[in-house]
Amino acid sequence: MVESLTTTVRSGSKEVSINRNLPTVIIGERINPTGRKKLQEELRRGKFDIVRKDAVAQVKAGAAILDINAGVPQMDEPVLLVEIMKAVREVTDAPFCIDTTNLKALEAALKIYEGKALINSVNGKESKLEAILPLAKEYGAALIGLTIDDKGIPTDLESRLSIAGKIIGRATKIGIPLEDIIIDPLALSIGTDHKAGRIALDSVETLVKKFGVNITMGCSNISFGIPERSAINATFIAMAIRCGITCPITNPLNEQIVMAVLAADLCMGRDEYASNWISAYRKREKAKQAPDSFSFDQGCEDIQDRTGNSQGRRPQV
Ligand code: THG
Repeated sequence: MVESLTTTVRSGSKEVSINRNLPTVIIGERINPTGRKKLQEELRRGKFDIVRKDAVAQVKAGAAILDINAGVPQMDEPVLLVEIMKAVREVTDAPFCIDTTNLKALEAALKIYEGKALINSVNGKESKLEAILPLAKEYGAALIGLTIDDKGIPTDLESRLSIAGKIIGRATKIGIPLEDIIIDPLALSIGTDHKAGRIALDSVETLVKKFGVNITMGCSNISFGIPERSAINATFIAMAIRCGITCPITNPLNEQIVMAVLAADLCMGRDEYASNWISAYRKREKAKQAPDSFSFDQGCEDIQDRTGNSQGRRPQV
């Protein structure tokens, strides 16, 4: 077994460590306008209330890192991404996972990011490797490497391993440390290929054995187009944790998913004295007795701009 590497990401004031012997790090996926009409409309109006609310709620629910995606058709992504990051930063100190395929947007985001960011993502395409690896190096960021290349998304295990190997080779060659590379072998929908889940899980397991790197996946992808998605997502994420995923991108606002992550950590010996499991249990019990005590509004204060208009809510510390 290869050694277990620690990826560290940081905001200005908070550090998160990802390691196979530590509790699973949830990367909250909600700040992503893809498929969310209301959020898109709000962003088009230059408003960020949903974004702020989602940020606070995800962190409260257990996300340690927030994925930030600003892909709204026909909007200026570099500008919007920076605006969203600023809005989220007003309400939480969680580090960001900058989710963009737009090079200008990525650069603008890295420029204003305080701390050590996580870039989501580079892949095995020549053009991406050449553009993104030097940026990661320059800004000292960690990065997610997706197992896609110029030939597309491979459906077999061997091609995924070889693309991961290519990304790792190229990144380490320019001086990016191995522990700063997180591989995403890509979870595709079992709705379109019934073997997609199995291939993803086998990929995770083999990547860990071969490279020892930290692993992520967009775990909600697995259930696209299938009913009762929560049950599938929760089961898949628990299995992926057993296979070696350390920082899944998922929806922490879904209780089934968060419970599956906590239970998997407990079963994997990553939760000493079951303290995370028990404190989550106590929180739920408390919420049942006083249903409002965990609403977003509790523990928040109004954020007002200079004219006194509400700019959203800020959690009190
Ligand atoms: N790998 C990496 N990054 C990724 C992905 C990945 N980033 C994007 C995506 N995949 C992960 N993020 C999401 C975000 C939302 C959903 C799935 C994955 C999702 N949204 C609901 C839907 O479309 O049905 C809508 C949500 C809502 O309306 O509230 O499922 O694979 N590295």
